[in-house]
Amino acid sequence: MCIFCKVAKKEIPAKIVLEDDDLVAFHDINPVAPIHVLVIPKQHITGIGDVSAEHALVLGKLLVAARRVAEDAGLLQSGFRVVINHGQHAGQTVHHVHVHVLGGRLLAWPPG
Ligand code: D5M
Repeated sequence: MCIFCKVAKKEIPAKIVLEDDDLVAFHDINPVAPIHVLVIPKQHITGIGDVSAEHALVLGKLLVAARRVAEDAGLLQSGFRVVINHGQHAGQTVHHVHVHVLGGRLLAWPPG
């Protein structure tokens, strides 16, 4: 089973910060910013390049949850970034769609 499906099913530990029927948010195991949280759907979706209209509701919920994570982390005023990597050139390593919520420092643009 995919590693994020295991996180969603609590089969492997994660530092969960938010959860509802559709999604889980938890701290990234390899943070690249002071705040680095991943928001995933409980439903297995391989990547943002694999979605269609039927996924619109859950994808919207992921973004609303990302905003909530940022608010709870105190990032609304200072700012934060949400990132979804897809495929090799974006550096996607886990093939279960996930929204990175990054903040707590000045984030460079464009990304490397
Ligand atoms: O990002 C995948 C991210 O997932 C990467 O930042 C590490 C993180 N990761 C991998 N396994 C775990 C577990 N078990 N807990 C928490 N975080 C994890 P990508 O966009 O695919 O490059």
